[in-house]
Amino acid sequence: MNPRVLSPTAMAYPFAEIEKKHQQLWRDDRVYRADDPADTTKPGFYVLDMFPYPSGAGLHVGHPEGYTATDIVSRYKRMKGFNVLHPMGWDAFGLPAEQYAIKNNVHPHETTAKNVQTFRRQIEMLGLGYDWEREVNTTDPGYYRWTQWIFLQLYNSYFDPVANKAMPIAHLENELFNGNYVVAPDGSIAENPVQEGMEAIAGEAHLFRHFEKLTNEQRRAVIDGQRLAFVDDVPVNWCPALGTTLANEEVVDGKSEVGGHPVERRPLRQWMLRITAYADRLLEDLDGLDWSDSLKDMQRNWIGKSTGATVEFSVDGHDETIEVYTTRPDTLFGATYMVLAPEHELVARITTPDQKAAVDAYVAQAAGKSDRDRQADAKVKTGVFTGAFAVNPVNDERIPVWVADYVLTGYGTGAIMAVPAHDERDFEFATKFDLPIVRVVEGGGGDDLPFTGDGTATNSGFLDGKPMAEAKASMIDFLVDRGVGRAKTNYKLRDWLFSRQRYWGEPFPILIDGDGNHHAVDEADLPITLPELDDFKPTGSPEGPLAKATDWLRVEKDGDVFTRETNTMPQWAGSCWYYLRYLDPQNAERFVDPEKEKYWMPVALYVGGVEHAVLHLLYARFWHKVLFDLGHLSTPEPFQKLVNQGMILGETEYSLGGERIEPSDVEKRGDGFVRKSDGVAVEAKAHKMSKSRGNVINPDDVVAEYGADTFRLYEMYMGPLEAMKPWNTRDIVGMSRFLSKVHRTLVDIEPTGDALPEELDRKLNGAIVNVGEHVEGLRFNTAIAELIELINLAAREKTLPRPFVRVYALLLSPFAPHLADEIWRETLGMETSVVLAGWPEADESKLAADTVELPVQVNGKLRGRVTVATDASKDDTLAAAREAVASHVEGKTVRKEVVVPGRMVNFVVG
Ligand code: ANZ
Repeated sequence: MNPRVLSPTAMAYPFAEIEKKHQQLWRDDRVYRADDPADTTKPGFYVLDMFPYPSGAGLHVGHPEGYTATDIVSRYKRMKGFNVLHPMGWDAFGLPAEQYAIKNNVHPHETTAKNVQTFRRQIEMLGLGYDWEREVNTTDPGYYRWTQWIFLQLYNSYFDPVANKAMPIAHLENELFNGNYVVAPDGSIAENPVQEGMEAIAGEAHLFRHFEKLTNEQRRAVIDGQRLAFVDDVPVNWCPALGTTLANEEVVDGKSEVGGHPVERRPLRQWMLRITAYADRLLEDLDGLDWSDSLKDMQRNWIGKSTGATVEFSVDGHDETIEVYTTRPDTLFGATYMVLAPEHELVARITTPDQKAAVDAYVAQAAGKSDRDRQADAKVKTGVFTGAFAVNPVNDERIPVWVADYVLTGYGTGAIMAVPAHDERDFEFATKFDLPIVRVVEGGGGDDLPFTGDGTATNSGFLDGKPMAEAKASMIDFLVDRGVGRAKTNYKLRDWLFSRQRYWGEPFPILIDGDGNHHAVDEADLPITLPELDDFKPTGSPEGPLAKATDWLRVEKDGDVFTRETNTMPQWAGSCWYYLRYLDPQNAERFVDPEKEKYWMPVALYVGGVEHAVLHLLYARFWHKVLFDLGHLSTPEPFQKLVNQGMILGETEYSLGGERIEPSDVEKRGDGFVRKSDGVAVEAKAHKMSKSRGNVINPDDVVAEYGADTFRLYEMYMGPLEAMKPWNTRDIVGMSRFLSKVHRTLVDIEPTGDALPEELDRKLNGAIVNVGEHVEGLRFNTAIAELIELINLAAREKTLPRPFVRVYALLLSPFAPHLADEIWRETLGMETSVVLAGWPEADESKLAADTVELPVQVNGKLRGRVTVATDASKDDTLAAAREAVASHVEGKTVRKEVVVPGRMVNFVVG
């Protein structure tokens, strides 16, 4: 029976049965296994998804968007002859599982295992071709053993300022002992200035200290202070209710993002990772990456490199100086007041008695705000005068010193010279508090202030008339001459606060002795497993819940007693290197075998949400560079090409005067929408999917109703991968119809013969080329459009020859793998899955036939014929047509040119 004789409105094809069958066959035949490099001669191609946090809610429709995209690329590349690696795993440490554990007294192991099961079931249900033999879970001791090992690499190395890379800490000790390096006045290390070629700073040599002259304790402090993983007292966001510190990103409006509890600033002993040492390399290496400009810019802004100067202002009547950092030293003559951050150490010392009460009160209230809130609140400027005055070093003018929270303590020096004429923030502040505003840069063609653009110095003594760049340089020379300033590069990037006071994270492989000194755990003793606890609640003190595991805590070694570090690592730790573990997930000797790493890396395509543009992607790049520097990896960057999928919004909602209107009562008119009944314009808006809005789409429901292939195609057909787009149930129906048509046309039929009708043959060969190119360019929607067009053409034929059925199944297989395999095995009788087949070759000679002959009319009369490419532009078609009828238009004015693509050309002449 040929089902194509059935009515075109026949029910959807039996997708549930088909999908289940092929998923089982794929599992049985392990078709998605990537070969280890030793077992293949094929080139490797590594396609990676940002692995999910397995939440209790299961997959949302945003997950399959990225996963389907990488799945299509993986399938296509495999067909093109690559050994493709497409793995999946679980980023399973983190706060939600811990909070759930506290509330319901269920061990996070259990919730995590359950959630992983749900995620995995859903992912398999979608027919996503992952190599599950490489599944990783960041909470497995066999995995986090290596996270701890990498931490030890960081702990046991430092950033060498001369080599510009991480090196073993033992090397530093050597260099210090033999006097090549000395300890600089600020505690950093430097080349010995009295060595050859460094006369310039040799005058300051007495400030540098020689290592061998230090006590053991001082030496330890110097060394520990240079490690890439080090301990520091830092002001952190402390959340008493959660009993933990939070990253800035986890604090919203002074409250914890999870739970909405108040957060306060307080100094705590914390593990830090020295990512700032890599700021320049993290910046420079962006250039060679195939990432979008907007993503690169987000990283650049986060690193926030700026060049300027530090300037010292003396405080009138005190021995103190205020050092500021400015990007505009050329505006120094316009500095009319100064501002200290509320936390600045000079505040207490220079505030006058009559201002003390006001300043103290201000400082106290500022302590309750996070940096982020301060920036957000900065619109309304607040501040208090300290009563003190500073002296501007260029003109000896006394200028008032204020305290204000728009100056942040962690940036620059935590103090600024304010130039209200040329800085927005200073301008607002000066206007509000009636402080003088002096213009010192001309330009912009008007008197409007603040003027923040490039211009020429004025009112600025020796700088007058100089353009900005020159004025900056002259001012820096002047400051250096007087010994009151120097050129300075600044970064917004901060060292990475790496400890959390939580249970559900990786324990640190660190022991602390009776004197409070740290010792790395022996590699052979890894992993340090999380102790079992019955009570996961934070202790409310900085020790964190692990302090309750008293047996675990105490370690005796060679007669000495140590305590374990009770902090745990932040959730970002496991995701910093998971892409490496996939390459060699069972290796018990190393985190990854070097041969495997060399073969697979770097990742050829990485797809994930833009919410990871800075943190995850910077942290992972940082770890990667450290491991590269230490000789453990072969590439300086992990992710060569990276694409952010756009967010999928809820279904468009319509409203009129605040009232919701049913989509069925609305129609499109022009660019907008109107109510059908009366044509009144209605507002259309798509919102983020959220439980509270009730617009969340569950992939399980969609797959149950339409099948996984339809779901996959629909998500890819919604629009460009990177675009934000609303869900639209009507369009799913369209996709479902398309696949039903494919099923009707190509399954349960007898292919006949080998010869294809000419047009279909041409289209088919064109599609081989186009679909391939579209997949390479990640234009999945256009590729699908091509497949739809092709099946529409084919459905018109009474019978279809085998080559067509074969090629169509191959082209369809990256997108709708179940249905493609059904055609492959059932219609074509193939023994092995279409997954393992090769991409078809286009017949070049048939492609060349992609031209069309058009009649050319002049004033409605046929005057000639012309042959052009079917995709010829209008201009090309007209040029060719004009030539074909040259004798009829010569000497006449062409009043109108009409091109009906693929049909005819007409010239109206007079
Ligand atoms: C004087 C000046 C004049 C400035 C002018 C700007 C324009 P970026 O580019 O982001 O590095 N600043 C310095 N430290 C600060 C802090 N801790 N909190 C808030 N603002 C701070 O910004 C550097 C500029 O931001 C510096 O240059 C300083 O203001 C301000 F026409 O100094 B400027």
